[in-house]
Amino acid sequence: MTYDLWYWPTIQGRGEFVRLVLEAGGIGYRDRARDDGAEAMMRDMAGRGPRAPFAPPYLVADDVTVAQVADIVLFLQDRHGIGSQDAGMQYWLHQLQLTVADLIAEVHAVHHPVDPMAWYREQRDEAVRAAGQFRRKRIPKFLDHFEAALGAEDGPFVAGAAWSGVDMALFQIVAGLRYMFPRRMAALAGDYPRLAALHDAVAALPAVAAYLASERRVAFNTDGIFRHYPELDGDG
Ligand SMILES: N[C@@H](CCC(=O)N[C@@H](CS)C(=O)NCC(=O)O)C(=O)O
Repeated sequence: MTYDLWYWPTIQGRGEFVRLVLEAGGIGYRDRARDDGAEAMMRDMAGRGPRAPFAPPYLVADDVTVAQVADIVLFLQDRHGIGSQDAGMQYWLHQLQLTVADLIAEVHAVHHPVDPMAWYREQRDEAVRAAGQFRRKRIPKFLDHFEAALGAEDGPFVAGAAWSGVDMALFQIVAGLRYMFPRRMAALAGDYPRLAALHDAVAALPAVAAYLASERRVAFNTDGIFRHYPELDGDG
């Protein structure tokens, strides 16, 4: 079957964590809002009744609609035998996927520390303050955790030889943080050899390499979650 993925059409955003799993797994999908527009997505969500998603991204299969990135990834892993068949490992992968969701919420709060619905320029001073503590304390805390997770098995992936959704997410996090904080990530580069190797291993998967080279991979931009504002970056 072909899934319908619904997500804002002009950014990578949280949709990218789903898109990368679909692309890496060779799973057929239509990127509905890119085809039909954001208004079509709003109409589709509004028409889904009391079990409508709270927010995009969401994935529609014949029999089920799933929202929340971590839940969508879990659904795809189950349905398509992705990652590990070991229950303990599946819970570990899901735990990491939820930690990724925590990190992504913090990344967004760097440029929107006061009001997620207001413009960046209206909260720029607070964003500069938020970015300083995020660069100095939160990036190392999250990356230390993911680097340690990658050391538990003979890699290159978290579960060992087989990739899972969290590997796609860690690839996206490394790429996104390098775009958002080039100076800070350059200063930290030597501290995270496993994450750097994982980033390269994911990018080298043939299906991912083809996706990254395609027009379907929208470039990072300052409407997305990872945003590069020079005033928010720094060496420390
Ligand atoms: N925890 C949710 C967050 C979903 C979310 O915040 N989606 C954003 C776009 S990246 C959105 O459209 N939010 C609208 C809103 O919160 O009102 C997930 O991981 O899927």
